[in-house]
Amino acid sequence: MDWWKDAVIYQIYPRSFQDSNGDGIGDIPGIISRLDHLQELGVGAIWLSPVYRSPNADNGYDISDYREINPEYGTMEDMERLIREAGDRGIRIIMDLVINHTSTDHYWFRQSRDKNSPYADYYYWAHGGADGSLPNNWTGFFGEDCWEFDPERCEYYLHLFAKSQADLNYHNPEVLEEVKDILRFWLRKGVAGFRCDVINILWKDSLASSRKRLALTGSEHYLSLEGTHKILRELREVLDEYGAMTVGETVFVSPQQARDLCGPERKELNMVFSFEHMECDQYFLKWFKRKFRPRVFFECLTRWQKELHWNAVYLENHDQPRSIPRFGSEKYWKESGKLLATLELTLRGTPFLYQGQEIGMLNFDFTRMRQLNDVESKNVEKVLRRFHIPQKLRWKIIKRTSRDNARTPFQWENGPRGGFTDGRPWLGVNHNCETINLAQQEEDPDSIWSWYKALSALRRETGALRRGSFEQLEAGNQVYAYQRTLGEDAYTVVLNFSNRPASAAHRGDVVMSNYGREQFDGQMRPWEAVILKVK
Ligand code: TEU
Ligand code: CA
Repeated sequence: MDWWKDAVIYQIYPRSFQDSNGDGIGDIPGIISRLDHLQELGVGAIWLSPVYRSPNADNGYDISDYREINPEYGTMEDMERLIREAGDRGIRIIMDLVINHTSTDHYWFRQSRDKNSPYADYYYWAHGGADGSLPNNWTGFFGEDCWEFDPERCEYYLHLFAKSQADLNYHNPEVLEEVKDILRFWLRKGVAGFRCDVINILWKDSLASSRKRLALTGSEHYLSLEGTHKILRELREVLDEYGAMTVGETVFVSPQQARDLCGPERKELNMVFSFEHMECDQYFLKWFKRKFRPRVFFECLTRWQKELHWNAVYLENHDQPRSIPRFGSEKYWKESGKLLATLELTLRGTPFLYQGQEIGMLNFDFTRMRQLNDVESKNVEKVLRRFHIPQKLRWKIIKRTSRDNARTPFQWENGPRGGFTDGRPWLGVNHNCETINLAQQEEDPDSIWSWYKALSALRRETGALRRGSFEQLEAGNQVYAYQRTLGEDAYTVVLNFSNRPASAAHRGDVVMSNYGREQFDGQMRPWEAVILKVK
C-alpha cells in the first residue's frame, strides 16, 4: 500500500540527462542507458519532466500533442521500452501532466481560432476594451501580460505563462473529458502516476479585473478554488482505476490549502510540492533575494512536517537554482552537500531528488545573457529593462535566479562535454565538470554520491526513517535537530547549517556522520551532519 511512501523519487529533466545520438539533446534511449545509475541510488520511481511533442517554447511544458513523444527525445517505442526496462529494475515512471495550458501549436488551439469549431470554447477567449485595453488587468507568472491577441479569431486568449502556453478552459466539460482520456492513455501504458503541473490554478472563477498587486494581479480568481478541487476529485476516479499516484505542483498554498488538496480523505492528490521553504531567501518574489536565515528555514520545514500527515520533500528541481550555494556553502561543498542530503532523506515524507543533486552539482557558471535558454529568464530580463534597472543589477538578478542554473547537462565524467553528449550540448556544460562529476565520485567512498547511496540504503532498511513520526528537538540560528520514531526505534538527526562550529546537546550511537565520526560528543564542525540511534 502507498508504495510512494517508501520510495525515493528521482526527477529527470530529459533534455539535460544523457544524449545518445550526438545531437546535443538528452533523450529517452540516453535515460535507458543510465538506469543502472538510478538503481544503484535506490530510486523507486522516476518523475520524467515532459517528453511529449512540443515546440519547446518552455522546454516541453508547452505540449502540442499529449499522445506523442517529442522526436528529439525518441519514439513511442523508446518510451515503452523505458517503462519496461525501468520496471525490470523496480523503478516506476511518473509522467509530467501539464494540463493548465497547451501549446498554441496544439490541434485544439489551432481549431479554437475558429468560433464555429467544436474546439471554440477549449480556451479562454475574450474581447479587449473599445479603448484598445486588454480583457482584464491580470499579470502572468513570467512577468508579462497574460493576454495575446489572435488576428484570426479577433479576440484575446489567456496565457498565465508564456505567450505560446494558452490556458485551457475547464468551464467546458469536454476539456476535462479530454484530460481523462489522456490519463487513461498513459496509465494503460503502465505509468505509475503523474506530477501535475501548476495544478491548483486550473479553475478560473471569472475573468474580472482585480486589485492591482505587485505580482500576479488577478490570482484570487484562480488560486486553489473549489472548482479545482472538483476537477481533481473527478480525475482521482480515473487514477484510482489504475492505483496511480499524483503529486501536484501547487503555487502559493498554505499548509491548510495543501491539506485540502492532498489530505487522504479528500481523494484529490497524494502529495504536493509547496513553495514556502523555497521562499525563505526571498522577498515576495524570487527576483528579490534576501539573506538565507537557517532558523526561518527550519521553522518552515517543521511547520509543514507537523501540519501535513504526509508530503513531498524537495530541495531542488528544474525551476530552482541548485541547493548547495543556496542553503549550504560552496566553501564547504562536500560537507554541506552531504548535510542537505541528510536533511532531505531523513525528513518525514517522500523525497524527490533532482538530477545532479546526488553529485552536488552547482549553479551554471554562465557569463552572458546569450548563454541562457530559459524563456522565463529572457522575459524577466526584458521586464527589468523596461523598468530601467541597470545592466549590472539585471545581470545579478538573472544570474542568481535563472532556472538554467539547474538545467545544465548532467556531469557524468570529466571533459568539456561531461559524458553528456558527443556533439554540441544544447545548454553549456558547467566548467566545474573537471572536479564535479560522477565518474570521480564513484571511485571515492567519501564522495557526495557515496553518501547519497548510503543514506538511501539506510532509509530503505529503517522503518523509523521512512514512516516514523517527526519531532523537532531544536531549531536555532544554525543547528536543526529532530527525532524520527517508530515503535521502539528512534533516530536523532543533528545538522549544523553554518561555516562555524556549534555545540549540541543531543546524544546517541553514531549511525552516519559526514566527518567520519564514530562517537558524538555534541561538538559540531562546520556543516556537520550526524544521524544518531537513540539508546
Ligand atoms: O512551474 C510553475 C511555476 O510556478 C513556475 O513558473 C515558477 O513560478 C517559476 O518557475 C519559478 O521560477 C511549472 C513548471 O515546473 C515550469 O517549468 C513551467 O515553466 C511552468 O509550470 C509552466 O508550465
Ligand atoms: Ca539526442
